[in-house]
Amino acid sequence: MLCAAAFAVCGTHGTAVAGLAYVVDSTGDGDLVGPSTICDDGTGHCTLRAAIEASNLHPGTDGIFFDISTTDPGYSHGTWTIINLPALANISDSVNISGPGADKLTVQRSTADGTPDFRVFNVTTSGTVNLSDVTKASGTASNDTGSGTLTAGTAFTVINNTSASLISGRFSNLANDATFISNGTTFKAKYKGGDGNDLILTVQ
Ligand SMILES: [Ca+2]
Repeated sequence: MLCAAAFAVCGTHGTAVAGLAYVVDSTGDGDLVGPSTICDDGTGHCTLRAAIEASNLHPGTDGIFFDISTTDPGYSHGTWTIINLPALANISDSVNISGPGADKLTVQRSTADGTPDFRVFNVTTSGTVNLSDVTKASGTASNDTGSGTLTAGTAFTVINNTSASLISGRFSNLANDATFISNGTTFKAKYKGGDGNDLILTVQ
């Protein structure tokens, strides 16, 4: 199945450069098989693992999106769950990962006995990584020795608000400028981040 399509993103000089859009259509956990321009785990499906590997290999900012059937075995009661074992590849190139909604997609480290500690997403690129509308769960970083940790100032877009107005309301446990610790990293929330009206979490 062809799962990559060209789309345009603006480069630093305002010129359009070609990025690829990888569409995850499976909650499976298989690796990329074949070229980076086609997300395929060897079964004709595109997994998140394969999409990240393809995005890493394909130079420049790409997009990862989700269109998974409700007949997928990882779908239950309105939510898709992607379970990773071992860790996903480090995110080593700029990418925008856009989920269907934090209440609709969970990406989690396996909770099976004997699963080693690892983060759900580990960012190693110095470029920009946007992660939105995805819940990540069960990640652990007790094996962290300092390498591969998130760099202070790295910003994650939680809500990319495309309307002209500000986000109305606040998460009850996440006030503006509130900080919290996840996987050993401190994040600060801003509801006026991004282009002025996005919910952004910035590594402190
Ligand atoms: Ca890329």
